[in-house]
Amino acid sequence: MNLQDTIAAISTPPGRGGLGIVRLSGSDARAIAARILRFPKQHQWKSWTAALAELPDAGGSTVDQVVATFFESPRSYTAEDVVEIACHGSPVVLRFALERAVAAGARLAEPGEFTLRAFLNGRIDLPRAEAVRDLIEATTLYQARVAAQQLEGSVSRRIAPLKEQLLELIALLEAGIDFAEDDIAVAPPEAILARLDPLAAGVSQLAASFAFGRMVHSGLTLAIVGRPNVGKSSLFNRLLEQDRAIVTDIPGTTRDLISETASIEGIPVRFVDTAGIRAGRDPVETLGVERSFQAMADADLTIVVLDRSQPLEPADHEILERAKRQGRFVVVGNKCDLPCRAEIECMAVSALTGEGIPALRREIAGGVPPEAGFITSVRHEQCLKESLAYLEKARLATLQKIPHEMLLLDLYAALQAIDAITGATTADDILNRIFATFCIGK
Ligand SMILES: Nc1nc2c(ncn2[C@@H]2O[C@H](COP(=O)(O)OP(=O)(O)O)[C@@H](O)[C@H]2O)c(=O)[nH]1
Ligand SMILES: [Mg+2]
Repeated sequence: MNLQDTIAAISTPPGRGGLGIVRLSGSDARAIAARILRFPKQHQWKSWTAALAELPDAGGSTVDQVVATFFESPRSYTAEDVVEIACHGSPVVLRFALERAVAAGARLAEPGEFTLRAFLNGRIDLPRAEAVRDLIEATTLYQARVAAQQLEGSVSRRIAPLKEQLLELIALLEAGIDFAEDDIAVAPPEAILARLDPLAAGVSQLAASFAFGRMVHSGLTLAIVGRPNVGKSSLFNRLLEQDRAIVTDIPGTTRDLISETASIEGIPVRFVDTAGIRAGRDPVETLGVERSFQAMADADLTIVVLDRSQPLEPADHEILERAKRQGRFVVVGNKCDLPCRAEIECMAVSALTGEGIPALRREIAGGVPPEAGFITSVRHEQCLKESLAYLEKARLATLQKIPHEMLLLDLYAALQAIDAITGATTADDILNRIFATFCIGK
């Protein structure tokens, strides 16, 4: 991929619409646009300004009237010269405009290349580049809001203080080694641990926040299970706010899996209603029950529905046991509009009246977001975990009084892992810090 090329792509989704945009980026963006467009009079490119133009074919007849907006480097998305040509949103016209741009010297952009260029040109760091992708892929407003915060640098801001602490520790140890003869005391193990432990705790906390962030990013699959007639389908309909599954007082009504996606507190949740779990009365019901077990095994979260208006049955306990073995689950006592006859700790709800449903929604959405913020990228989680592993190695090395040269290797590896999230540290960063904090002055 040659990054000197001027690239072109259709930046709007495929299909018809009011408008469609062809975007050009690179040093020739202006020249290429000038070659394929016809302006009413001699055109003066002015940054952040739109101009009306015609898009003619090779014979000179107009194919579309367009608006060309110019963004001069570095104040553009990619930090290069960018021209956005807003055409009418016909796939034929857009493809034609793109072909003309390529014939006039542009290269077709690779997927993500505009954002890649923004990153390589130093306009955004990696988490911001990733946030652009998340923002585009958001299916709920909450996801979009989280991505927008990351686009403003929320991940980088959270990582900065951790990196700062790590650099200080590295500087402390480096100074003890490099300037040993200048009477700079070698840091004792307690002093090292006093810095290392809070740092590791911070990295660990941020890595753990992915449990919540993963849900925000990818949503979750939720299986609703329980005995026949406890109200699974009623609850399913209530949570979806639509009459999707058939509800009757005949046990064994739902025989196959039914799934539907809805946003719960901004998190996309795929709900799966299942057949009531009991010994099947016929082959179809038996197959349905097998699918219920499968849905439970595949789900990120299981809602075990009990009928609170009746004493629990052995089957209820069996289902609870199974849920416990399989991961995150919530026990819901349905029919709380009726007198309670079940002795068990559970979230009381009524699918009939809607009582307790808001609390259940909050529970499904994983409660309140972690206060210190959260990460939503599995890549960031992996980098943080890797960094943490090295910090733990460094901790052991400190306890075993291993020479600081060795300890530093672990710390540098921990730093490298953190740096992989945002961008690289140079040796200068560390040197500057040593000299700034220790005032060697010799
Ligand atoms: N009183 C009361 N009845 C309910 C409630 N939820 C469901 N039901 C009734 O219980 C019966 C079985 O409901 P259904 O949703 O089909 O249960 P499923 O077999 O677990 O899917 C139906 O007659 C529902 O109207 C509730 O919260 N309160
Ligand atoms: Mg049902």
